[in-house]
Amino acid sequence: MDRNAIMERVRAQMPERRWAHTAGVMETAVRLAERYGADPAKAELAAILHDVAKYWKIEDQKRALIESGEAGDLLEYDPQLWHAHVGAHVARRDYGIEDPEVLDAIRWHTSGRVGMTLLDKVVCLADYMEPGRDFPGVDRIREEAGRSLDRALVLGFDSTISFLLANGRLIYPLTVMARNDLIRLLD
Ligand code: DGI
Ligand code: FE
Ligand code: FE
Ligand code: FE
Repeated sequence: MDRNAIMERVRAQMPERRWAHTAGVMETAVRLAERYGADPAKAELAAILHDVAKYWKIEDQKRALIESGEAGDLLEYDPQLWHAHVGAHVARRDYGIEDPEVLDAIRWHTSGRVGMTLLDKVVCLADYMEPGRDFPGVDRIREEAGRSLDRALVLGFDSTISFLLANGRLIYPLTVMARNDLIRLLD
């Protein structure tokens, strides 16, 4: 399937506003890839597919997550986390994406992970700061993104963790570990 066919099929799976978000992530991911030396084509492909499963029914996401054999401890945490893993599974199964770097960038775009690759970071940060995003602190993340990929991503995870804390929600431990891992990389 070529790039345009993938885009059309992904677009058909989501409301128009989520497609606008996806287009914003594509553009931002390409720009960050160019700035930080990741592969722009891989960044764009991961961006196109990153939220492909976001609007699936939760039961369908759960089934696909179990089918993938990689559910791990995710089923014990917020179902909002699931679409990333389901997206990687679907990208391979239904879109024929085989590149493990692209699949990993999709898989880890929400939670983050310890030892994030450059491509993981680019896609995850693009998801936080694409032009359509508007949450407290997003402008600081955009500013920092021009200087340090790692620092900008720490600010992103901090905003998610703060939001979860303020709302009394569960925090997926891997997000905290991803954030700590990035802090250790800062000079
Ligand atoms: O899919 P998007 O809306 O573009 O963004 P995303 O994939 O980063 O999803 C983030 C959502 O997941 C956000 O609403 C917060 C929720 N969430 C729930 N628990 C956690 C979590 N996100 C992270 N990173 N860690 C959690 O523990
Ligand atoms: Fe997402
Ligand atoms: Fe995110
Ligand atoms: Fe997204």
